[in-house]
Amino acid sequence: MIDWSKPLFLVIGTAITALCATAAVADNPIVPGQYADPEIRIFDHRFWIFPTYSASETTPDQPVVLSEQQREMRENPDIWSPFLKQTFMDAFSSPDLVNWTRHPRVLEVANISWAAYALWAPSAIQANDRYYLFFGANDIKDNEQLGGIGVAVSDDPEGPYRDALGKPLIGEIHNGAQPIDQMVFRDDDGQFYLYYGGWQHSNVARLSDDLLSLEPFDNGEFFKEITPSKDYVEGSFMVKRKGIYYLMWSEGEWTGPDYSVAYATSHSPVGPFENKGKILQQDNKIARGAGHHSVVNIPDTDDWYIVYHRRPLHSDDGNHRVLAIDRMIFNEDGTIKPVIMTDEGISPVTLP
Ligand code: FUB
Repeated sequence: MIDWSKPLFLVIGTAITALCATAAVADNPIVPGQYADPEIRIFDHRFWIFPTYSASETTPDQPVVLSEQQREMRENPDIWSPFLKQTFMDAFSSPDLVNWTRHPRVLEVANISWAAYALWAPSAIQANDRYYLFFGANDIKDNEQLGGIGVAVSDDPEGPYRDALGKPLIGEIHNGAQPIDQMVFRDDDGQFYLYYGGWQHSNVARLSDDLLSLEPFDNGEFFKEITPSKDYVEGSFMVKRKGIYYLMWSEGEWTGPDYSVAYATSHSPVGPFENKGKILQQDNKIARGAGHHSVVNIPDTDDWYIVYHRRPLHSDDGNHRVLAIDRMIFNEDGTIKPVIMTDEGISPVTLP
């Protein structure tokens, strides 16, 4: 509040200080527009967020070039119309977690012959001198339908990413898990894993060194179910801290208010995992439907940030999801404190 009883130079000084303080935080939501399922990474001393484009019924149609096969795939009356608009992905990059630049259409169905809609939940990684973007497409409901989890590659983090296989990497339902919500994780020994799964089942698979195929586990199987809780729904995310593997996921219905995030821990990347409970959920003063998150650790520190989507209080449109970032803090015993959602966001972070 400005105190006009003070001398003018003091009033102006106070106003400038307040303005600077406002500009120096992330300000949730961190970017304009409807986006969901954000995955945050650090590439070449810059933060990157890869989200789903969360079009809703009222979003104008975007120009999209489709093949005849893709048009046929869209001719199913059961497809929820917003999903037909989710045909591309934007990315965002930042030097400090506060100032974000949009990189439009890093991946589009025009570059994926077998994908036609519901392009969801990207997961990116830098390896083998290039960038890989894992994505879900077509929201498949059975093994007859074409779609599932694919992988695209690019020489640059901002794309353009092009389908690497010409077909899904995982195109069927295994252990009851819908092939969506993939997350690629590199362990300290260099082994890549893919965590994924909707419909209340979570699987882990081993990836080959070129990240373009799956390798069997020692027992010969390609998919290991690791569902950590009866409340698991989707959105698996893996992070390792001090030798402990933290499997995180979303619970609740993503179109509703009680979407949330929980986690479990293990000494192995493939479990078994001990459920530790929820860390992020709706706050009636800030936002509802908070979930499908990712986390980032600032190198050489124990500072952690959680990036997630949430629904503004005034909206009950399932696809009205916006991106937010807040602190994620570990207790001394390695458990995670409940995340406090804010409107203010965080202060800028300098990367080493
Ligand atoms: O954004 C589409 C779907 O909504 C994701 O796959 C789920 O995790 C949920 O966030």
